[in-house]
Amino acid sequence: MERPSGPKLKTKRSATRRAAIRRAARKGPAAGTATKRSARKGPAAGTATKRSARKGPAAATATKRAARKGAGAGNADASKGLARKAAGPGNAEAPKGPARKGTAAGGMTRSTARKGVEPERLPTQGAAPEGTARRRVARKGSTTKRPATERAGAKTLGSDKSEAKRSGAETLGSDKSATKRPAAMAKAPAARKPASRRSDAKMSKAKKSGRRRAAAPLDTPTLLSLYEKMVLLRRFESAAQMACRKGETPGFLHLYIGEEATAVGVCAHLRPSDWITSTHRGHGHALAKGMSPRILMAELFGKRDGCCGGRGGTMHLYDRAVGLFGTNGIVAAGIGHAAGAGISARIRNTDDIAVAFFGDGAVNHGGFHESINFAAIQQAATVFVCENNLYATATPLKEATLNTEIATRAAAYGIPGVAVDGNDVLAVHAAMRDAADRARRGDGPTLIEAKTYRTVGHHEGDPVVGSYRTQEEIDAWLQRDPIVLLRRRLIDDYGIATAADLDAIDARVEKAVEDALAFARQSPEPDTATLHAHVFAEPLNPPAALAPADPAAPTQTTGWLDAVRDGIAEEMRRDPHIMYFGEGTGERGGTFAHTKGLWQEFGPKRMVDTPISEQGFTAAALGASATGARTIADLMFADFLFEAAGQIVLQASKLRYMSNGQMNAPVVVRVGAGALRSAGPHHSGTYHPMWAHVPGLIVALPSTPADAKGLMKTALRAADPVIILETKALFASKGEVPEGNHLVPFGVARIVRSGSDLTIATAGQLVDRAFEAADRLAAEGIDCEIVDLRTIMPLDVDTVATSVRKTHRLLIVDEGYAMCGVGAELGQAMQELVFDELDAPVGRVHTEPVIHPLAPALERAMLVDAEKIVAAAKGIVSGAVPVPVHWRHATGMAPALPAAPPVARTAPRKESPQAETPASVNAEPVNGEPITMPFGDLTISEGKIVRWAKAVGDTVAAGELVAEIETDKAVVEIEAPVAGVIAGIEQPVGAIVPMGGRIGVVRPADADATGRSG
Ligand SMILES: Cc1ncc(C[n+]2csc(CCOP(=O)(O)OP(=O)(O)O)c2C)c(N)n1
Ligand SMILES: [Mg+2]
Repeated sequence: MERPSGPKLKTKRSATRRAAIRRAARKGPAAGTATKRSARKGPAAGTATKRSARKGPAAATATKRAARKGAGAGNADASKGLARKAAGPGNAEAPKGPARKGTAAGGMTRSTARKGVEPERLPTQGAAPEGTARRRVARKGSTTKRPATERAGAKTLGSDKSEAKRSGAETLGSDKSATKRPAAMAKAPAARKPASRRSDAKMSKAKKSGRRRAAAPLDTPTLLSLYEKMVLLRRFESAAQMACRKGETPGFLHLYIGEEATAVGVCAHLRPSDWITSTHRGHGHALAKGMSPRILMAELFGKRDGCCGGRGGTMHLYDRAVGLFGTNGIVAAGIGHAAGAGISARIRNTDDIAVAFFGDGAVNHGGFHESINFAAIQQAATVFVCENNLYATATPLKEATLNTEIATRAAAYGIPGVAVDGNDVLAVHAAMRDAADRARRGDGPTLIEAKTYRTVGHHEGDPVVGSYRTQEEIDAWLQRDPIVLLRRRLIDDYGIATAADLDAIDARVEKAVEDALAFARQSPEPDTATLHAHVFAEPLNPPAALAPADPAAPTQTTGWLDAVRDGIAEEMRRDPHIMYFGEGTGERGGTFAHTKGLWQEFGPKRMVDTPISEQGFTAAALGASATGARTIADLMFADFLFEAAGQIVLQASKLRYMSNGQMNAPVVVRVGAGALRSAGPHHSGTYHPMWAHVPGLIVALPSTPADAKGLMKTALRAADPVIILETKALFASKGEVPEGNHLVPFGVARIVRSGSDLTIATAGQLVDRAFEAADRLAAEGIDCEIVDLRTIMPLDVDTVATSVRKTHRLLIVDEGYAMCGVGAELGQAMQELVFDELDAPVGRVHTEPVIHPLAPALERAMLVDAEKIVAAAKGIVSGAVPVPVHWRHATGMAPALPAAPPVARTAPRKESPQAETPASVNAEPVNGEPITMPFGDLTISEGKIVRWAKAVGDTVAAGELVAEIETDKAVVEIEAPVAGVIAGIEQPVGAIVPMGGRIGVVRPADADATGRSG
């Protein structure tokens, strides 16, 4: 998923610049760095029988029957295998060269930036360089570029107070200039004014002198708690980062270092019953919302005691107990879930709210637009928090949009937009207070843009500087580290704590993080016996659907649409938390008149007319359904499901599993499906095999009004996402529908016609065609049994197998395409279950593999009809099994070529090692701390040592550069794991080192005789 990038630090392209930076930062010569020298780098017995079966139809039957008589039972058990003023000094331009000088003086190295700067090691404002102001003036003078929004012809909403007011966009924070920087978005905020620059020591002097202090905006416990939370986020992630480099955390790791103030400021206003949705960079959100560091760390380690039992990991964290709906591996995907959770709060009559965290990268994604628009129009109790850290992976915001003032986009949706200094926890806190109050009052959503910065690479293993930003920019932002800013305020500005007080908090947090690490390390691996748990609810069917139907129940002749509508109405009366989202399904009663009367009975809050935003309202339906309000998402045509495919396949279907069973998405997706009188290429598909392919989705394809109603009612009580494909061609059909509480279970096929010569397994509108064919075949002496599958997932292979045991022949008739379709799946299932019962190969008839054409003659030729079924059935019985047109049979696709000669197999490619010690390196215990090639980028497995910066006997500081390793993607800087003396260099320049491999040893400064540090 991620951008392919180097394991860490620097790209090859920026070698010269890197060298210069290093020279400046380290005040030493840059040694000859990277020139590119890429270091790139069964049952055999059945076979004979089947072979004879293939030879000829008649022979096949005879052979198979003989085989059945003989070995028979062999496969019997096979089936079991189953903007008030933007914060701070924040956003004006950054100091350049001098800032770095100051940085160096303050002891920062690039590795500090990489690890996330620890508060006490950060340069103080006092260390800010002379000349910062001069630089700023010079820059200001030279900034003649007009803001992007102006260039675009739009109002620069955030940069003009009055304009901002008109538009509803405001800026919040302590520095009015903070958001006036469209042309300088990639620049860090300037350092604070010299007057307030003081070290902790200087401040305590000021304290003694009795200088007047600023009034604290919040009470002391709140301020200290904000500080403690931010330190927790920082320390936790620094520990996770080290664990990742050692190979202890499998998978990717995106760190939030530098952005802590946003999560902490926002979550301070939330209670456990409020929900948040998060991103790939979500550890901070999880901790700020209250997740225990222990279960979070264990999850990052992929362990059993993790919050998701090791099923989710860093980008898929869930904790229902604290209201963490989930971090998310898909950009923008969680925004709609929070919209839905906010709508759900309303329908459940609570004043709970939901918050969506997302990055600047999400704001150009349809999910952002669709979800915020829908939430706004629904007055959802949701707050949208954009963490604008200026980059989406390596893409600067200013290259992704002409309007880089994200808060101003709120105006497009008619909601308030607030820009705030995301590194100033108090500014974030203030902005969120208003937004949360507004949402709780029922006044609808707010968009908060928190301007912030990550001081680490995009993911662990990614260069901190990279090819897209400068060390200077990073250093400037480091000077506005959110923890340092708050620390200084608490001590100096408000005088509510001493450095010692805060150090004590730091120490307490450190202990908690160490405890979390120990907990994660000792937690066992997940039990592989649980692999299949949590795909679906167990049992999959709601109890009411499994109650035996009363065969004597009176029935009523009812049309399809009325039957389903009645079922929905019955369930909505039963459960006041059921909502219905759809385009035109409100007062107007739906495109097919299929929701007629529901709006009138249940009102607009439950029968929600949506904008044309399939992705947005499906995401919201999921979010609402996962938080206590079950929702039907009506997408009108099956073809339109693809507009919401990400939400269905990547979110709804996976939610239960990723969350280890904590969460579920019982959303019902309803569509009209299938071909009907030249509806054409975009309105005729069923696509059911695609959805059935996805673990976690239930797919229903009913064939009668009774089943359509019964399956809908079951779906509205089930615990998993259900797609109900209602065949449009059947909308006008009528049938007997049982009165009373009629539910149809999932995964239970029904034999709808009894016969002895051939089983026809089918579903949806083709059940009727199969009946037609069976009548004709009966006239020719072929007695067909018809199985109506009813649901495609679960697929009731047992009922089909039972029928095949009786008829010994099977024809599968399906409206989907043959390729990877129902025929292939069911045919293979029969081979697994009843191979010895088959007297002929399984046949299949499918819709021809072309796009639904308009012309009736072409459409007729494409679709399955009774005639095609009859021909196929006769073929099976006579031994000429039908073979569907399939692209493998197509002619004219490519010129006939001579068979290609076999290709010599190259050596298998090496997989990136997991955390085991690579076989090729020294695994002997060492007298000291090993220097290793860090784990990180998942696509890299090894690198070549291009430089040793230290020699045996040299003294090193912790985190100091000791060597450089060049991989396929970047030059990786290897750091000293501890302070001490280089005790050994085990791999020379030129050696190829696998990830995790040991290349040398540091004897720690505080080592005992064994070389281990105390
Ligand atoms: C839909 C989607 N497209 C692309 C990606 C790959 N990807 C992962 S993170 C990321 C950048 C996101 O940037 P932003 O939203 O600004 O968040 P940040 O990483 O800056 O916190 C990208 C492109 C993805 N995960 N999902
Ligand atoms: Mg970003």
